[in-house]
Amino acid sequence: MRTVFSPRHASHAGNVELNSGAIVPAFELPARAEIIRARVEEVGLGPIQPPEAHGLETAGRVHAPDYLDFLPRAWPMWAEAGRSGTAMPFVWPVPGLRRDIPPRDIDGLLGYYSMDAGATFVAGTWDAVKSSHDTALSAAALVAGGERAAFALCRPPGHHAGAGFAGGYCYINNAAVAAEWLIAGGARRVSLLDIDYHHGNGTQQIFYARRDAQVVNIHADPIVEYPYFLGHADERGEGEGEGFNLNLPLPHGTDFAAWRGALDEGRAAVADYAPDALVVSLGVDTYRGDPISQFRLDTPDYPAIGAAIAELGLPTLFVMEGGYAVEAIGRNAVGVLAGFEAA
Ligand code: OKP
Ligand code: ZN
Repeated sequence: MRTVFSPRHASHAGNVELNSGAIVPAFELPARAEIIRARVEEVGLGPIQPPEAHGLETAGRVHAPDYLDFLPRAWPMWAEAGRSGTAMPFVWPVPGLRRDIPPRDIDGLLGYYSMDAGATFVAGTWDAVKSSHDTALSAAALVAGGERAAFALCRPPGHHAGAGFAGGYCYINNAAVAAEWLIAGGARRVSLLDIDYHHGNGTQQIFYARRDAQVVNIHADPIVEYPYFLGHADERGEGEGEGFNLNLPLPHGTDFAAWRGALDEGRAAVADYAPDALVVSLGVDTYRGDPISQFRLDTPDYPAIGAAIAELGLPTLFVMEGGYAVEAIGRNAVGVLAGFEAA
């Protein structure tokens, strides 16, 4: 399987985040992508190639145009206000406050276009976000061109980013843009299977009223876990999209036997839907050693996940999402891909 990777991810670096009441170095850091890239080479998964530049037209069909316009302007506005360090919001337009008059000030705009304080900006953030978007589309093109599978080694991740907001380390929803591009290119139906530990709230929102994209999420129950406000089992889609969203929330402490049961349920739903292509949001923060997560999967489980996904027999695009146990992220993420290849 080919890997698409851009060294430009590394310009998104040095960010801090709020964690349990303290400002700490962001868990989502450049070494994550570098270690995965090194592991792809080490196991000989296949060639690694840089992305081609893509315009933002497809992104503009899954995100609001004003939101996409804001992303490259966030850091320049922050710097223009005389700030340095990490740009992050501190106020949000929750229900009861007004969204109809967008603020003109950077602090207001950061909140207006965010779900949390976790999608922060430094000088190189936009370039990395754009390279991550290009990576997803370039890998999607490999699958559309007839490859059995491709790996988009995206960083930053995307699945928390909604139509009009960033959050949870995510800015452009890479998996959603790739799925939209596959549909525009002739796929009648695309399934998105999100196996990151956290619910992919952005992906769910983007496709919630559509029947040409099925969204299946296996994740920690939002009653006890981030993102808290979406991802419950009763969310099944709306309008013509009703029945095409499936959430499989699992409790803290879930081990591979139980997780694997949810995967089998998700795979059955995908098989029933009979898509032309599959986009996997690949997070490995389900790992027992993950510093911000509470599932108990272990390194040998990841190839089994890849093999199970391969059994669907679909053209498959893997899009990298989360995973914060940096020393294990290469073995775990590439384990899924090698397991897929071996099946
Ligand atoms: C992104 B992806 C730690 C609190 C949790 C948000 C987690 C975002 C995960 N400071 N912060 O789904 O892996
Ligand atoms: Zn996650």
